[in-house]
Amino acid sequence: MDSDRVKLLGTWASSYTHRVQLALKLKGVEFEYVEEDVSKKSPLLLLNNPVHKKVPVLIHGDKPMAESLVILEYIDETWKDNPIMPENPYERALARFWCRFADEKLGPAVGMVFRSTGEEQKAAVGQVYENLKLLEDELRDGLFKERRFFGGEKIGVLDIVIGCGSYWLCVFEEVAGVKLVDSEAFPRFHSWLRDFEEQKEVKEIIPPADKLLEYAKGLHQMLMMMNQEQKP
Ligand SMILES: N[C@@H](CCC(=O)N[C@@H](CS)C(=O)NCC(=O)O)C(=O)O
Repeated sequence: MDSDRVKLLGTWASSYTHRVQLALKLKGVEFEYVEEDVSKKSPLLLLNNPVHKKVPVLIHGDKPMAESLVILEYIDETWKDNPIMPENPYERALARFWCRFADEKLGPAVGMVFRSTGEEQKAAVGQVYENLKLLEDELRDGLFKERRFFGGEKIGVLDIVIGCGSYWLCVFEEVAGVKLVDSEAFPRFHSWLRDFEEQKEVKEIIPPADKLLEYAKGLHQMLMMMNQEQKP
């Protein structure tokens, strides 16, 4: 077993997988990418993430680990070049806080917009707006004020976490027929996202928009059919 070998189990449309791919790219770490079919999980995935049975899973030598936020910190502590976590403990705490906000509040609200219709969808759009407003305020007046990225001049952990989910916002807007990233309501967030998407490493990992759109349309159709079936 080569103790330096890095293998990533992921799936192409997963923003959690993209987080890890982007961090490894920013660090210049060579890795082998293994595409998983999450509807037919491989023995390798089940063996290496028996608790959640989800991707991404990073295997460094013979050491497997799961959960993208955990993996990102491991990557930063293992490969020191181009740090993605802030050096200052308070800033590190805040970066972790906002990463959890992305996973526990913003992400679920966006998911609900995609899954729901009518009044329920309206309420979910309201929740996305509330959450984006919080980020907008942080970028304009908070800790991240006057920074190009959340991480400073360069992409940091929070850019990776929020950015890798945010390209879905435009896809969902088109499929669900709603407006989410309003450039007038959220000018700083909007320009940050455009800047993030223009980065070379980001362009290399985000799948083409038409492929994401086709995937999202199929998924949306399936979810809408399931909603219909569940109606009394
Ligand atoms: N909290 C996890 C979420 C990972 C996740 O939801 N992965 C999805 C793909 S996007 C998955 O493997 N789903 C398979 C399943 O739920 O069975 C992380 O941050 O890594």
